[in-house]
Formats: sequence, C-alpha cells, structure tokens
Amino acid sequence: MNHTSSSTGHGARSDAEGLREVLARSDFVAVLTGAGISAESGVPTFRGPGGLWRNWRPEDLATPEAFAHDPRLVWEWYDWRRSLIRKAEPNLGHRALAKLESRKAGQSPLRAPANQTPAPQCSERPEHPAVGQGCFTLITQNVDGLHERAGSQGLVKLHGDIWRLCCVGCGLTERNEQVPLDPLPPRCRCGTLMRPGVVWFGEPLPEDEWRRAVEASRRAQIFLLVGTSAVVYPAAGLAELALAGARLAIVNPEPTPFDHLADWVLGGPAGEILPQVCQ
Ligand code: BJW
Ligand code: ZN
Repeated sequence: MNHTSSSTGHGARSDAEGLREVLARSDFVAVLTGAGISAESGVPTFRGPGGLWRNWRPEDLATPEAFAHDPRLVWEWYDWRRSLIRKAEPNLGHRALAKLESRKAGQSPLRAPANQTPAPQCSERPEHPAVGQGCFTLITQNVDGLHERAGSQGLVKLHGDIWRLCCVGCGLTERNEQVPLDPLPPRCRCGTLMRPGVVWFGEPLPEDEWRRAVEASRRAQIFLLVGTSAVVYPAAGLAELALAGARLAIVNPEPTPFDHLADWVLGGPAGEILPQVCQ
C-alpha cells in the first residue's frame, strides 16, 4: 500500500513525496527510532497491542531494583528476548535508513571536491563535533542490533545493547552473543554479577551518546521520529529540542504525542514508508 494521502486532521502533511524531497535537500538530518521499526522483523514492541508491557510490568523487569531483587527472573526475560532477536533480520525500514546515511555521507557539505584531500567529517571538526557519519545521525532507543546489521555506521545508541553485559560492581562491559544464556547471570572477574548492558528506568543514558544525540537534534533541519511511542524521556525530548530549528516528520501507524507539532505524519509501517522517503 502506498501511504501518500495529502494531509491529516491537524494540518500535517502525509505525502511521502514531499518528505522525500526535503530529506534529499537537507544537509543535517537526524532520525530517532524506537521499537516499532523492528516490529516488521518480528521483534515485539513495548507498548500497544502485543507489546511487552501488556504481559509484564516494567518495574519487575527493567529497573536496577528488579535485577537486585530477582536477577534470575530478569535474566530469563532477557534470554527470551535475545532468542527472538537472534532469529530476526533487519527489514526494509532499517535498510532504507542505512542507505540514506551512506548517501548523505557522500554528499556531506563538509566533503572536499574529488581532487582534494578529503575534508574531515563532522565528527572531526570542532565546529561540527561528533554527530555520526557525515551530517546524518541515526539515534535509536533500540537495543536489538538490527540497525547495525542493516549497515548503519554512526549509530547513537541511547538505551544500550542487549548483546552486551555490564558488571553491576565495576562497570566492565563485554560483548556476549550466547543464546540461550546460562540460567543465572555470570560473575565478573571482580566477583559481582553481570547484567544486561541496557538502560533501565531510573538510570541515566550513556553520557557520550546523549551528547551526540543532543548535538544532532539541535543542528537538524529535518528530524524524523520513527516507530516510537515517544513517551519515554529523555529520548522523546530530542524531538522537542529539534523543533526549535527543524521540521518534524513522524512515521508510525498509531498517533503519538508529537503529531500536532509535526510537519509530516505518515501513518503506516516503517518498512513500507521509509523506502519511499529515503530514496
Ligand atoms: C510501528 C510499527 C511499524 C508499531 N512501523 N511504527 C515522568 C514520570 C515518571 C517517570 C519519568 C517521567 N519523566 C521521565 C521519567 C523517567 C523515565 C520515563 O521516561 N518514564 C516514562 C515512561 C513515564 N525515564 C527513565 O527512567 C530514563 N532515565 C532517566 O530519566 O534518567 C534520569 C537520571 C538522570 C541522572 C541520574 C539517574 C537518572 C531511562 C529510560 C530507559 C528506558 N528503558 C527501556 C528498556 C531498555 C532495555 C530493554 O530493551 O530491555 O527502553 S523501556 C522501553 O521503552 C525501551 C524503549 O527503548 C523505550 C521506548 O519505547 P519505544 O521504542 O518508543 O517503543 P514503544 O513500544 O513504546 O512504541 C512502539 C511504537 O511503534 C508505537 O507507537 C507503535 O504504534 C509503533 N509501531 N509497529 C512503525 N511497523
Ligand atoms: Zn566487575
């Protein structure tokens, strides 16, 4: 189905063609994705029909207190999710964003002409500190690794990575792709339990990732909010930051709290809409 009708009730546009043109013309593009972009890969979302929080309470599974109280239960839940994610493949939505990133890196306004030494990318210039690859920044709340597997390079990961473990005591992190996991979390060499390397409720976001996300959102000319309910902060606040100078576009089959502020609301699945707008 082609989601290209003209406008929504509150005046936002819904034409994929118009958004495609603006994305193609913009030098600074930021995208914030959430669980919905992986839904078509078979990874469950958190909220809404079929969402994880329909069957489990976040405070029992996604807080440091929950892990301290019942590490085995939390570990089992993450083991189950890892087994679902292991079977999943990146979909057309992930791939469209990776393609747009590589196209934007090629046409960066900071790039030197072909016969000169290449200019440093945004991240190497003091006036354009780390914003990812070229002037396109993909920020994700997802921990599933599907953006990386689709080829995204300069990804900003706000909520960590389900394929990493982190020591509760000394903070050491390590990659771990074992599926299934052992029934109990392993101990770090310092003797403390390892936990999933993700950000739980009540925990701060990784500092460097957050700084990159804020910079990219402030600089953006167009900010895309894809597959997120946009209710979890501080991530959702990036759209508010961006709105000071950027046009906002939303890709989501369901309404979000930002729809009334958006220039585009494309109401449909990311796997259908992103390939149309990221061409
Ligand atoms: C499709 C689709 C398709 C379907 N195509 N779309 C006010 C009150 C109470 C608390 C707070 C408050 N303000 C802030 C807080 C704190 C809290 C918070 O925001 N709570 C709110 C929920 C109320 N935030 C935090 O605690 C954060 N930390 C913090 O604030 O720290 C402060 C601090 C500072 C200094 C020191 C100490 C602390 C941390 C938040 C961490 C969130 N963690 C989780 C789990 C991550 C690990 C894991 O995966 O297990 O992150 S919760 C969960 O929600 C996960 C997600 O990344 C996050 C966002 O969800 P997302 O991605 O938006 O998914 P859904 O399911 O909500 O939405 C999916 C959407 O897709 C839907 O809209 C669908 O319609 C759509 N969709 N199919 C496109 N095919
Ligand atoms: Zn340790």
